[in-house]
Amino acid sequence: MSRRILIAGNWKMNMRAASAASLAKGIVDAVGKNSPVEVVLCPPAAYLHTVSEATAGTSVEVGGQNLYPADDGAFTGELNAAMLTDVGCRYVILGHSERRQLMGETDACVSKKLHAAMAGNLVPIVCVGETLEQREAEETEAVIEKQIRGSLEGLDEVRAAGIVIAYEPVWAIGTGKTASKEQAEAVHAFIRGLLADMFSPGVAEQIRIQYGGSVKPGNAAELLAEPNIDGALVGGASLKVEYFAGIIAAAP
Ligand code: G2H
Repeated sequence: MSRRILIAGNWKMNMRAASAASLAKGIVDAVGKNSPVEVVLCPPAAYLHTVSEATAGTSVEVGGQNLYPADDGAFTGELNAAMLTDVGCRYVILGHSERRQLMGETDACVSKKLHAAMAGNLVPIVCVGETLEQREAEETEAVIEKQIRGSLEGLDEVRAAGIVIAYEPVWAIGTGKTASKEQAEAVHAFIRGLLADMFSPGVAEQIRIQYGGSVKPGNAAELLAEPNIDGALVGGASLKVEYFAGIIAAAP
């Protein structure tokens, strides 16, 4: 089955209002109309409104970088799914390794967020990935399986078909080191097999699995040509129109 390539820009904690608007407009112009590639911009929460305005009426979509799994209430500093959709989001990144490492997010926590996202009509991009130590100890598959089973806990087959997984080896994030296409494809194929086991082969074929970790114009084409790599979650290279546009243009 053919899955539409999904290229998402994770701006992390970068930009200001003016630069966010200008970057979003530049990307809208670069993507144009009728793009075969789906493009999502995930700015900091402070600039979601700015980016939603800049992309309104275009094919470029907007996503949050996190959410809090509760309805409105006394949760100082947090945003819920309803607020993200209200400000124009269709996607939300969950369980990014920076949140797992810096904010102590666990698989159980990601699972709660996943259910809140789906109940709020957001498409979750669930991030998983092993550290360098885990890869060197040949624990990659065990780590990924634990993260995916834990993060998708309680998800039924119907909803599972609509999620996105991002495989982001921690050792490749912001380091300039990218997994080779063979390394990435091997893990993506493992993830698809795992999803087939957890849900069904048909559902596993529908789920898009992005690669993330120092994706740039120079390595995007070979990664995106792999059969189980359905897109990219891009950090550093999503902050410049020419780099991000180059990655989008590299999609097969
Ligand atoms: C991985 C990625 C975006 P970068 O964190 O999610 O960032 O492309 O800078 O490695």
